[in-house]
Amino acid sequence: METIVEKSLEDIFEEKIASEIRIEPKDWMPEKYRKTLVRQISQHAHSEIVGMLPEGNWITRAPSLKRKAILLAKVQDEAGHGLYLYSAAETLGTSRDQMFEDLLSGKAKYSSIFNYPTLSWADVGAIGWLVDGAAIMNQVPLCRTSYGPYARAMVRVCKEESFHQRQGFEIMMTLCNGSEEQKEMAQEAFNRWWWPTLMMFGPKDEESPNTEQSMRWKIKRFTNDELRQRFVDMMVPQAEFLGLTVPDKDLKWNEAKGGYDFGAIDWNEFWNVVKGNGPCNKDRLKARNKAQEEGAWVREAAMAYAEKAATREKKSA
Ligand code: BYC
Repeated sequence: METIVEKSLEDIFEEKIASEIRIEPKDWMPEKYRKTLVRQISQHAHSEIVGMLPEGNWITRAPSLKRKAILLAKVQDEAGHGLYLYSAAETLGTSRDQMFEDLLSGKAKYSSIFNYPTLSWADVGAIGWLVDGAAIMNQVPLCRTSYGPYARAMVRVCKEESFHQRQGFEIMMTLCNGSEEQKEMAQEAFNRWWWPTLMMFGPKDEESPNTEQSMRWKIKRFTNDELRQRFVDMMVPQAEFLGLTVPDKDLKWNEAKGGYDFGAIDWNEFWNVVKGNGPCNKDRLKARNKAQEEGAWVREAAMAYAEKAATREKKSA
């Protein structure tokens, strides 16, 4: 006699994950899966929005009209990335207002990297080359993340990030082929951004509480350390091409592993920045809160217009 085995919602979910079928907003999902996605996607969105600040700092001082136009477009792209990501997080049942409130109150995290200052024009090159480079390394695998709306948002984000990285590399190349002072400026920026960029990938695997479960659910496709290693292996030849010295005396090619060994990361610095005590954490939150206050009239006007348009539509129907 044939027995019909009822599949639980959890079984269906697990089967989809195992067979690489995307989870969509209306599908059943474990509460913890939903929660970790909201956490990761909203933090990612906040990083894009706060990430506009360090580079935005140089828009008025870009060295030429062409550089200004390119930087302006890049910073606008970051705003767009934030918006796609907030939309993706909203499909999980969290409101944008709530996510924004959490950012503005300092409750939500955003990437540690954006709490460092941009002191020279070379920092704009270093951010594009290194920070966007790290973002691509981390985000290309997210195009295959198990949650549909996040994966689809990442496809477009990655296309734009690749362009951003090329523009950063091109700034660095121009400086490195320029005067002695320009080359020094590029090296100095590289020295300051290298280690914080390695920290972007998150704590080492044995100290990362979320990695194991996120890998099982295929939210993350690689661990923090795997991505960090790939990044170092990709960047060292690029630095050599530019004629820059990686600021790490322990950096050494390891033939057996087919990758570079590199020096110890200062995890105290990382956690200090994550906890809100980095060089610019307070300034970043202040700037976001100021923008929120100063934009209140725009939001009110947009809402009033939308309500009026809806009433007009109702009347004419
Ligand atoms: N900064 O268990 P873990 C961009 C937190 S935007 C601050 O490994 P997970 C760009 C982590 O959230 C760059 N916090 O966590 C924009 C967790 O705390 P909670 C952002 C960090 O989620 C504009 C705790 O530490 N990219 O590229 O498995 C211009 C333990 O960590 C950081 C993304 O957000 C950090 N660096 O892995 C240019 C990509 N690292 O949440 C460029 C998507 C860790 O438990 N996100 N923490 O309180 C991810 O891939 C993952 O969330 C992470 C962390 C790899 C970042």
